[in-house]
Amino acid sequence: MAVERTLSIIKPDAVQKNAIGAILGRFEKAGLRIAAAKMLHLSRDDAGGFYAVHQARPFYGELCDFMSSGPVLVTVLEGEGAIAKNRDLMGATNPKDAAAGTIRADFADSIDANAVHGSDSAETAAWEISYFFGQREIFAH
Ligand code: IDP
Repeated sequence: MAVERTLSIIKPDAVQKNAIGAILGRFEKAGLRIAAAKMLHLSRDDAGGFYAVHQARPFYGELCDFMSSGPVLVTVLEGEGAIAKNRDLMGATNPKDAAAGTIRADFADSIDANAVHGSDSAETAAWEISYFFGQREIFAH
């Protein structure tokens, strides 16, 4: 399997719960490496630009409010099959549907405050990584 990079965000609810270390530990235990990391408090415009693909969805406004409600930890995860592996670790979007042992089952409260974001394809990953990081901020292992 090819080595990939994917963008992960530990969302404001999980940062508030003091769960950054626990979540990063899950990535590392699963064989993913943290190739880049920064803590940010997104502006509403930052959040809106990042989620522009969801602009027409009814939850877009709430999503932008939530993502700019407190600090987040943005990381680039690197490893074999990193995009799908991260999605598996995250679990379903709605924590009620998330499999036991996934990050969302263990840390998320609701479909909007759902602990983590992860890129869903190679194209999305490339765009999302470039939204937050320059090449000199990402460290290959
Ligand atoms: P994903 O984060 O599992 O990839 P997406 O469908 O890409 O899910 O949605 C992006 C984010 O928008 C979700 O993580 C969640 O925070 C929020 N979201 C999605 N659907 C709903 C909804 O029906 N109500 C409120 N928020 C939603």
